[in-house]
Amino acid sequence: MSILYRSDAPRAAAWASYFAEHATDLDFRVWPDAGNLEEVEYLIAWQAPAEFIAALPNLKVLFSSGAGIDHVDFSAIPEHIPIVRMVEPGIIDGMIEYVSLAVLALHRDFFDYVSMQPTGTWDPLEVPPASSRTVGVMGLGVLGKAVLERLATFGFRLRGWNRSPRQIVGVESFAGTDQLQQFLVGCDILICLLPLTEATAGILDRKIFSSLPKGASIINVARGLHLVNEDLLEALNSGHLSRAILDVTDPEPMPPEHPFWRHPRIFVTPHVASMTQPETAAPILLDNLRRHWRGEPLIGLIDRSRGY
Ligand code: OXD
Repeated sequence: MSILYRSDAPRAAAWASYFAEHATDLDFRVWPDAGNLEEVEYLIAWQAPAEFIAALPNLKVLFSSGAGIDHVDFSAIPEHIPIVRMVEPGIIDGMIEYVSLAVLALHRDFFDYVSMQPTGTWDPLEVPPASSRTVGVMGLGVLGKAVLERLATFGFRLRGWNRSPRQIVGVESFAGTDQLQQFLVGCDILICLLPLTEATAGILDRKIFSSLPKGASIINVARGLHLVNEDLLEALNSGHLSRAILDVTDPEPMPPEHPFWRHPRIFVTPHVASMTQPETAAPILLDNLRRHWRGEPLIGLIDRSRGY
């Protein structure tokens, strides 16, 4: 049985060594050393271009090496091939770290102190309790839920919004377009963790921003295409929004002349909020392979009709 890894090259060795140790019956190949492509039954990949998929006539499952799946053109993958996204503890922990850091940096005014330092300004700002701030998460999937559960430990008031209703203990939940407005009006810090679909592209726009309370901040850790760039600039420049922390942008990478780089109220990181960790992802993938062999449901299986 052959599995081909065609993703992040620097981490290929860690994947290969896990499989060499724990699945000796499996022929684990690393691109470009792929051997006879007709023998490949499983593919771990980030990009899956149509012409490459067409060269794998015996492919049984496509495993995305990342959590998102919006980069995969479903129409290029034959219907009988399940597409599985990566749901693994390393990605979840990375997202929890990044979002906690971003929320706390906003809550504790770190960016104000960063801007005071060059002028040697000593200006202590008020320190409000976490319980006086409401943090809202759009997208209550595995990542959204994990982030909210960790934020709860700091004492923030929490809200969540999702396409379909989801209940999380300690979180005031809202669902669907009907309740979006109601959700937004209470969010001091808004976090986007939505999947990117036709319905969610451009969702972070001026309508959403104007529904947030004055002085609110946003954190986008989902996809750059969720955000309407000009609307963010307008909302920040008018003083309605206070700050934006963006780990994802459109385009990526951002060219040096992009206005976000120099905006005093935007903080950008280069799509690093969380990454698949081979040490934790490989066991999950192997478990999924075994599920497939036994005919059991796969964890992280994509619903093509929903788009995630
Ligand atoms: C992912 C990502 O989807 O890195 O895994 O954005």
